[in-house]
Amino acid sequence: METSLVLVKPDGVQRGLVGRVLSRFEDKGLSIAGLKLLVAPKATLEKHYAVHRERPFYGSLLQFMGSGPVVAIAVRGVNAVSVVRTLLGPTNGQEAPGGTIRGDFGMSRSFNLVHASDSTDNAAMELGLWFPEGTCDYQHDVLRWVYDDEA
Ligand code: 3AN
Repeated sequence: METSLVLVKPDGVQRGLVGRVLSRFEDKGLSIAGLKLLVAPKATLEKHYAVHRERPFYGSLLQFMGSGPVVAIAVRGVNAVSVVRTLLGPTNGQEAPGGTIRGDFGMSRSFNLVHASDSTDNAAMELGLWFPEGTCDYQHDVLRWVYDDEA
């Protein structure tokens, strides 16, 4: 099992897409292991996007991400990091294929509705940042109908 950190960005919250984004993960057979709505502190965003510090869009990215509430979601499942990235689609909504979250709901590269961890190492770092209290471990009974014995 892996756990990925997903953010519904301020554009996704304002556009009323939180429920539909959550449904994509639940419909797939992934488990929600953490969920909260918050206006992200600047320090959290600086740590979260440290890898983009030198990029020209860094300032506007931080400004946008702090401009309203985001929803942080811990999403758990077998190979969850890559499965969740596939569900999101490529960065730019204009290029993202139909059937993906960005492809179905977005037309922008910067207002691209959702973030998801891109590696298990980054997932661990991001989960520590957004869920310092830890995520929720529970028996998700439906999983025996989601995975066969081979996973
Ligand atoms: P992804 O979220 O698809 O992994 P990254 O990690 O390359 O994309 O970029 C992080 C975020 O920075 C993106 N989700 C997007 O909001 C923003 N971003 C990426 N590239 C650009 C760009 N060229 N101009 C403006 N914003 C960008």
